[in-house]
Amino acid sequence: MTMSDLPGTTTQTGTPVASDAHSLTVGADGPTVLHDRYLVEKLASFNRERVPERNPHAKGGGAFGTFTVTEDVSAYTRAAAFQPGAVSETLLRFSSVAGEQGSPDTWRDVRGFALRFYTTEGNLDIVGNNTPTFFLRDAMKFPDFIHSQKRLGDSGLRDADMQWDFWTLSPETAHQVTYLMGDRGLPASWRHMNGYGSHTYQWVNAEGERFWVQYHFLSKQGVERMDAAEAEKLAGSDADYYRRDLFDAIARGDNPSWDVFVQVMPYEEGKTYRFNPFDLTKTWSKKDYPRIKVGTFTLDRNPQNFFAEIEQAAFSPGNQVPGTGISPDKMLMARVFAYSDAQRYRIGANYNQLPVNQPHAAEVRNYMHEGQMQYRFNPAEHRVYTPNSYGAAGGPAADPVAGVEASWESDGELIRAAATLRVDDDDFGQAGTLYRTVFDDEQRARFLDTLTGQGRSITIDAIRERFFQYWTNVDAALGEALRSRV
Ligand code: HDE
Repeated sequence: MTMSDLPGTTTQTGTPVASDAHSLTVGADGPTVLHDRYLVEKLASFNRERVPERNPHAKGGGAFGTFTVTEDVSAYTRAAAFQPGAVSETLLRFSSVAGEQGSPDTWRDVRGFALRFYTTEGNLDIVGNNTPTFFLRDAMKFPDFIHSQKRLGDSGLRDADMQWDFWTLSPETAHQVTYLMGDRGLPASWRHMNGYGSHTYQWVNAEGERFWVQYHFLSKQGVERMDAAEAEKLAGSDADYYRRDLFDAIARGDNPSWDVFVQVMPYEEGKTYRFNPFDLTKTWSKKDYPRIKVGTFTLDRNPQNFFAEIEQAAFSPGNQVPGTGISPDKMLMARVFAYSDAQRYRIGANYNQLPVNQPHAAEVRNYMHEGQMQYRFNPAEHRVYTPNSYGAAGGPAADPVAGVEASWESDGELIRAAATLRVDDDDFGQAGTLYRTVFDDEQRARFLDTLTGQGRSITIDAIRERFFQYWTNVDAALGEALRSRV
């Protein structure tokens, strides 16, 4: 094929261009002229290629797929996407939390697991992690927590003293830090890890009965870890190891899939359960609320364009559908504000009009309009206001039945305080259970090695002493072993 057989290059407005190699100059050796529109356009476009990266969860990758409901959970939810046999397109973005966009995939970290169902009733986003809990239970501490995991103000360096200063002064972090320092902190690949909604959400059935639910996405590839030495080598030799693994697997047709389960708690039991079911640092015992299978999703389509489809994907826990909703989890309620706020900043006011963020199986009908780079617009006959006296031609009307939201009762004075403790609530109990009964001997041994390394990286005695106390609170023998080894 010769150059002349290729389609012609154009400017951003479709005009054929003469060269992608030579600026327009006076004679071959003279000055470049300012009116070289294509040169200016190309350089200006280059300067504007970056949008602010996610803070946190900057580094990641993702793919599209399909979710199929294989069981009948209609007793618990009326959501169309969870009815028997329902099929929805999905998007799943994996990520690490603390590292910036260029950071190595295989640094020890929690992994993001942001799952979107493009349902017939609008987009449903369950934006979770590969852990069933989180470090905090009140959003007010989130910016400080992320700051402590990133970089010092003066040197711009990451710092173990800073990380452990925050963690040991925030005992509610113990359960999640136990997950982080265990095998889940280094998955073999994104395909070999589970995902969790982490928060308690709400389901509402066709009769209006409400249930609290926890989402579990269990890898059908199994859950496998990566050895710390291997992770360290890959951090140097292939910073994009996880992203490459996912892309190559789907490219060769080795499509990863996850089974979807929910734990279901009847609404009234939420008031008396032995743990606060709205405390994100806690799990619900699977003995108390066994996992109920819903269906399976498979990722089978790589993005065509990473920036357009993955970098600009805008998930939000606020994206719920009729029959699902959020719960009075202080972290979850704050996320409903924070995600769209972050996306308006990162991408722009009309970020939901981008193809990857538009619902694929539901119509968008409302009176919101204009703003930067508006792309979609209403039919000409629609009014720009409601109420209006033009009936269907004038535009849509809200529907109290279709648009119902999840709800719960609440009353009391406005107050800033920790949540009321339930009978089994404390900061270290579930972390100790995880360490003693869920970890096996090998996992405990690796966990002790990892924590020993962490302890040795702390340079301030007072913080190291709190480190020993923190782990002694999780398990006395563990604390003792750490004190002697470090
Ligand atoms: Fe996030 N989080 N988060 N987070 N988070 C973001 O969204 C935030 C939290 C999680 O692949 C941001 O567009 C606040 C818990 C994932 O696009 C931001 C709080 C959990 C992703 C944000 C939390 C998560 C994000 C960064 C405390 C697990 C990547 C820019 C209330 C249950 C999603 C953006 C993707 C991304 C805010 C806590 C998981 C800034 C304020 C808890 C997987 O909006």
